[in-house]
Amino acid sequence: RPRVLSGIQPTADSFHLGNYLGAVRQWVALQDTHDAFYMVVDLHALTVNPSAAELTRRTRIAAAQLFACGLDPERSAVFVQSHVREHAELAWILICQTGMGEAGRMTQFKDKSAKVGEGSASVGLFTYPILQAADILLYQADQVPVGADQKQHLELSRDLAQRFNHRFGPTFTVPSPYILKEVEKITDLQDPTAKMSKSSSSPQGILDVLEQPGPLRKKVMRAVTDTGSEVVADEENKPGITNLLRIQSAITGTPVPELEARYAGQGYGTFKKDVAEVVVETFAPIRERTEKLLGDEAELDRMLAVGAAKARAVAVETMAHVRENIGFLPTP
Ligand code: AQP
Repeated sequence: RPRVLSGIQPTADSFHLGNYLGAVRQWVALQDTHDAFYMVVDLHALTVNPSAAELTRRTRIAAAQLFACGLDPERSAVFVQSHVREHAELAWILICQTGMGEAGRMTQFKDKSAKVGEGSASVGLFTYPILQAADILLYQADQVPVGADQKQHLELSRDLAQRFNHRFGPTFTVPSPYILKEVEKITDLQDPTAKMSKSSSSPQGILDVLEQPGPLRKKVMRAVTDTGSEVVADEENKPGITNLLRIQSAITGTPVPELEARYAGQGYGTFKKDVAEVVVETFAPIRERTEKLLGDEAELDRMLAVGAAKARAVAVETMAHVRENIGFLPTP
């Protein structure tokens, strides 16, 4: 079976609708057909400088949400990145294979460092995509299910795999992105041309998976739309309505043209109400299961230990090849 791998950062107290539709929902679907590895990338989260308590809390919440969304510890390896030491080791080796110019072209670094002032951004933020390449190559992943914002990083992972294989002999599988066009970029409800994002969306622009029905409904009803009244998809002139149509279509499985026909002549109010309801109905059981899992830390940690053991077995094997191929002496 082809292997998939992906990760999510514990950088907030909840995932948002973009994370869910763009990534996690695919992860759940792929575990039936693929050999699946999914992780909470706490090493990556260090780039935003969390306090120790914050990181611990958010890592547990993220893990609980993954299980609550439907990942099954039997069918997938669900684990925490820092439990597998090989990620940091391979990252260093790949950092030494990456050009400064090449790393400097990453647009996510440019955007994020511009926000804090270039001199203040950490070196970790700069090398972030190389750690991500290590995450992927360590597991010999064939496919990486992500949102559109990760396309460029995936390209770097492919380049690094090919470069390493060329210099040191066949070592890594060259991964391909797995991106579903319809949900590759869920946008901010208040700024429907920008992606919904943990770090840059305003609270009104983001729908959190663990949020209560009341605020979720309010936010959808207040989502920015245009002055017209027709519910039709039109990226250019109606980005807000287009985003809401995509959300409803993705959740319900109803094609967009069918939704357009259903709401013809009804105005935005009825449509938004329905979108709010499907979001609330999707999130409520996930929230309840997450809360339950968080109430039993010992069980949650046990589930993560099962995942870490599966992940470690693969990571250790890949690293043995890497160490040998690159010319390190055998470990005494
Ligand atoms: N708006 C989105 N639409 C579709 N997919 C999205 N993803 C994120 N935002 C959207 C996908 O979610 C996965 C996990 O993301 P991450 O934890 O690595 O976070 P991120 O890309 O850093 O997500 P955020 O919320 O936007 O955080 P910030 O603001 O810190 O960048 C990834 O597969 C991502 O593509």
